[in-house]
Amino acid sequence: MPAISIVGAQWGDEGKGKATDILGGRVDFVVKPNGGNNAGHTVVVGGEKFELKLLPAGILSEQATPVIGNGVVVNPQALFEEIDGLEARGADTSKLRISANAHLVAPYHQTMDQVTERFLGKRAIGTTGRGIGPAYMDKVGRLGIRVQDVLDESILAQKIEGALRQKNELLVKLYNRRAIETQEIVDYFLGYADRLAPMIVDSTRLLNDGLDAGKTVLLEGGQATFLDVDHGTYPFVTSSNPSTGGACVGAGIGPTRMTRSVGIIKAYTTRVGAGPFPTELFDSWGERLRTVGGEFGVNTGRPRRTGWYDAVMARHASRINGFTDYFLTKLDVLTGIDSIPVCVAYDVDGVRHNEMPMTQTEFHHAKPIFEDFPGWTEDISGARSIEDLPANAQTYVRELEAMSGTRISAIGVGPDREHTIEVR
Ligand code: 2SA
Ligand code: GDP
Ligand code: MG
Repeated sequence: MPAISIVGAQWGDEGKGKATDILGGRVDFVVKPNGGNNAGHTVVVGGEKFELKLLPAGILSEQATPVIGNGVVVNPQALFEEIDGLEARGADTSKLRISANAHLVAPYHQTMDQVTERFLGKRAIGTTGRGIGPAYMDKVGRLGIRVQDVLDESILAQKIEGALRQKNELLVKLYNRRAIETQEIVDYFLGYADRLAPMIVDSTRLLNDGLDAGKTVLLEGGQATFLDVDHGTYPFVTSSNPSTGGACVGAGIGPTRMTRSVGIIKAYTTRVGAGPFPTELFDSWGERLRTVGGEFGVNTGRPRRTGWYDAVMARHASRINGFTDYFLTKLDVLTGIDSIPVCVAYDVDGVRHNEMPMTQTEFHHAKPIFEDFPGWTEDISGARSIEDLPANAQTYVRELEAMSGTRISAIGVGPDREHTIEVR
């Protein structure tokens, strides 16, 4: 098992934190390849709940070295708040390593994120407001500040000055805000330099040397396939590539190293923020999924939009990511529902689509075509093998597997590490 990836197959919050926690107990490195403190991964260990934002959930596994990869955008203030919070609860974060090539989120990125959303008005993305999009814009626009820059004050100041020349034009002329002084930002970043310095590594070397020495690496993707800037429901996406290919880039590991690509998928669907969502429910069923499933954002506390499972999206996610297997999570949340609808195709302006339509316009018009599956009433949280599940739950799982085209290797029946069925 040299390198494996965990990637969300829907719009996020599928339970990647728990999946990483389970698999992370068996690996040497857990790497976060993309995103920043817009992520929120929940891990419940022995009833105690940990909410990870910028740090990989693998930080909670005792033997693994947690790594923030080059593809991540790091808000240093959020980073140290999270580290200090975990340390106060007795976790050991001393092994954390951060790629020298990861980018830094500056306070002005957060300002730009918030004002851009306001400017978009009705077309707002519903971002987490953490400055993620503007930080990636600067990275691609070659105006970004990297983690390694805090090691060289002169370079840091030059880069910030360059970035601010452009930002101040926008902030003052377009957004009617005050101009930002270079020194203010230099001092802000240098304030974290002493704590950051010992963590900074060439993560590509670290991980590839590890792989060469027979170590195992787990890539823990943030966000999800349909929030991918290339493959997601653009423009209602995040600004990174939270798919398996993106995970390789964001960790600096070649695709030939990967032996397993696990998709995390919920037994129903949720979404935070704006954008199309064909199976979305606006009735009491939607409210039920939100309440029973505890569907509120880890990071911002926002209520998540909820809907039934979408097999068309699952197939598309399998295709984009080349998944070897799926972890199906939160099956327990469906307990007690008489008849469970699953979207098997879309009706787009009177035309049946068995696969994802090509254009944004079509996807916005897509109406789900449902097939209903009989539910179950028994408490399934104690099930530890697929045979322990009621017959109708077994059928539901097997049908999802057949429709999604990817083997289901694990099933979540509750939030705790123990609440998991490994399918053999
Ligand atoms: P951004 O902030 O630029 O990445 O937002 C762009 C879109 O990506 C969505 N997005 C997310 N969707 C679900 N969960 C996310 N993280 C938190 C969590 C959510 C929270 O895991 O619980 O606490 O609100 C996440 N991060 C980004 C976002 O909603 C926009 O649609
Ligand atoms: P992530 O962003 O993909 O890591 O997911 P989140 O942590 O944002 O949201 C998933 C939520 O579902 C968390 O509160 C988890 O503790 C919880 N969870 C994960 N798997 C299961 C499961 O199988 N059943 C139940 N009931 N909850 C689960
Ligand atoms: Mg989440």
